Amino acid sequence: MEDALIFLPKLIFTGKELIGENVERITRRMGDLRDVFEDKAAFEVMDPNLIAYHVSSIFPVKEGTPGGLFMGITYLMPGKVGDEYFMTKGHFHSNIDRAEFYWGVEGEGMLILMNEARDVWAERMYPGSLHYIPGGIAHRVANVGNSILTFAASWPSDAGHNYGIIAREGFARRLKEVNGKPELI
Ligand code: S6P
Ligand code: ZN
Repeated sequence: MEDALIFLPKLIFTGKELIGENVERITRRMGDLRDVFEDKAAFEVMDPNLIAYHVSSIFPVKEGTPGGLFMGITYLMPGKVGDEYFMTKGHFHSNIDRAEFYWGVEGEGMLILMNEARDVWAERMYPGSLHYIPGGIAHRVANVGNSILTFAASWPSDAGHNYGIIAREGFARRLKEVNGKPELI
């Protein structure tokens, strides 16, 4: 009888990887990040097929459903375009008041945050760092190390993604390497 009540988990989180039937994986290549980096000359000589990041996500409910949660893991490659570190596109949530958790899994990164008044600040990411991103705050991550930066995220299923504002206007500051160290400029 007990067998009918006790099940194996449908998903495994190994600490670094999500494993399960419904894990959806997307890949972003340099060619998908055309508007992201400042140094266009450096960008143009890079291979547009070069992988910048993968995201593995689970969507237990339909996107837009109120009350559910999603989870994803991002694997961001090391590298720079000119003196700017490889980074994610970055977004506000479409339902702008929706929050999100990020946490560092491996590698060295910087979580870059911007409010609607366009004030920008950043938090260091490293294995075990935990970041609460309140609603109304745009977020993007840069890899400031020499190895893959892996971080996990969990966000509400009705958050949605607004990439448009960032694609058009960017963040008000850029994270660049200055004298070997990351600086918000
Ligand atoms: C989703 C969450 C992450 C990002 C991922 C890639 O709300 O913030 O899973 O989607 O890190 O970043 P971006 O900005 O390209 O979606
Ligand atoms: Zn988000």
